[in-house]
Amino acid sequence: MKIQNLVFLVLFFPLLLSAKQKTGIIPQPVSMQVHSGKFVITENTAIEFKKSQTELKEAAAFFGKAIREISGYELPFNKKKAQTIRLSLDPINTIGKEGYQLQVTSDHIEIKANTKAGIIYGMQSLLQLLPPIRTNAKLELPCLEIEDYPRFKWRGMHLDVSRHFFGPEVVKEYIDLMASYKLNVFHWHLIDDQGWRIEIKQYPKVTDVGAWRVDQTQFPWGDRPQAKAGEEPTYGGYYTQEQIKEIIAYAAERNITVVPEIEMPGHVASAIASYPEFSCAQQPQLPLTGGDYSNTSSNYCAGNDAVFEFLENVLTEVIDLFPSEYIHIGGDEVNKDSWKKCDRCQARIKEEGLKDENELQSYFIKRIEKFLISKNRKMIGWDEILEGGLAPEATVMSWRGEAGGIEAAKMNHDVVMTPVNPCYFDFYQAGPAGEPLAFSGLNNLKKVYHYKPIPEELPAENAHYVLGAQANVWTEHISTVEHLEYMVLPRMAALAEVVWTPKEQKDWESFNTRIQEEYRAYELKGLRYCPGNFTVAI
Ligand code: TNX
Repeated sequence: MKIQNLVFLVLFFPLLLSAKQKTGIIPQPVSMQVHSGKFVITENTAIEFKKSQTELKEAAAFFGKAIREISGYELPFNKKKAQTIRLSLDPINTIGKEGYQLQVTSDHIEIKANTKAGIIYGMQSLLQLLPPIRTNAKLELPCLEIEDYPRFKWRGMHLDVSRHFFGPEVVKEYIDLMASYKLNVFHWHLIDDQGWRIEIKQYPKVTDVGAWRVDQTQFPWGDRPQAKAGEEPTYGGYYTQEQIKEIIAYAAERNITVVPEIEMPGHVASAIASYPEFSCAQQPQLPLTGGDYSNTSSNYCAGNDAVFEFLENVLTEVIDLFPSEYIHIGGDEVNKDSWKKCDRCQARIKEEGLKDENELQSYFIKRIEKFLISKNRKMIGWDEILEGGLAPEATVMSWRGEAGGIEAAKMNHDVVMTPVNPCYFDFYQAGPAGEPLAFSGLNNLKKVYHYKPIPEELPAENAHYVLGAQANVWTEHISTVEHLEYMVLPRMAALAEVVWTPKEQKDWESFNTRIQEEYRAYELKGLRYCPGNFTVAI
């Protein structure tokens, strides 16, 4: 290297570094003005809030911890220091429950909101502008003013922990990613044919038996033969109730509600493996190793009252654990052949004056909804719950396209949009060539970014029934945390802008610039991601 180049580098290196100051926030705030000047967080900065606003102590602790991680500084609370970060809960009528106002000047930062959630979101915006990991870089923030609030109330990410089990640490990492993008619903798919993942004290076999299968591999198109002689089901795992409580609390600190999915009446081979008496065939079986649920007994028997007693007891434990207003009851892809061949199911159809198995499914779901309402909870289910008649208060999660969601919203039911296209993050994002095996299809970043949760076909007066949108991550093909990160990054960032930013302000070019800065942050944090329409090894 020429000596003059070296001199140039030495002299201007700090400048080059500071030129890398992040300026973009994802999701794009409702309004943001960047001014000249900067605020630098140092050891001489304190966090200030009124002692009477006790929730702010938790918010301050959250921010203090994040700052400690990237700098080693311990920011004191309510101590006289040269510079302050002021937090306050003030009634502000323009920003709603989750909004915030953020001001950065050269000598103070101020975050105001109606609730702790808003304060946390103001902090998330600040954190996005700060270095993502601990380096020698200063904690500089540009002077700015932001007023910000979300477009939708349901900003969700789903995670299937049945097809492959992910331990509590991975779940927390997933929650952290969601939180940084201001997503607020974690839909936890805890039960499916391939594994039951939640401890139920009254029914230990659901995890003693139902959480373990004979092979780690998922056989996507057809079941692996059942265990051979001498083979033990040893692959799997589950969350204890203590671990679940800890995850719920961790999520709550970040304004994330955990919605548990207790799948029924189909996709429950793991439950049937544990308690064969709850199926129509009542034959012993193991949790499935394949994605094909149709060739084995995977349903609860809809004609057996003991099944409802079991489910009500399970749901009671679930409700005691999860404070969420909504309980997801699944309801998808029920193979009704077992009910057709079952005397008890046929007797139930007769007794209840039902027309067919679709109405039997509706009977099943309505009976569960009644129970949930008696416990002051709301029921949400996949769009198949429309078949045979929708339960009176049900919220519909529309995955087979938007048709189910539109139908439900027209019937004045709440809806969450999560159509396969483009909300399935188990699909390819760059294309099959070079990418790890994915479920199917292509949902690239741009397609996710352009998703509109309110369909044009929906009459305007019903639009408010769309609570929001979410993306789903089915894990038939995803067994490691690295692969999981790769599937959700950066698509989770695009989803965040879909559900948060006002539609008039969405701008692909701007997002594309901001996401480049995110890529650098992912790299520094050691997160895997898909950098556009090409692939990287994971
Ligand atoms: C359908 S989406 C399912 C899941 C599979 C997924 C694969 C839904 C409600 N049910 O059980 O994992 O397809 O993409």
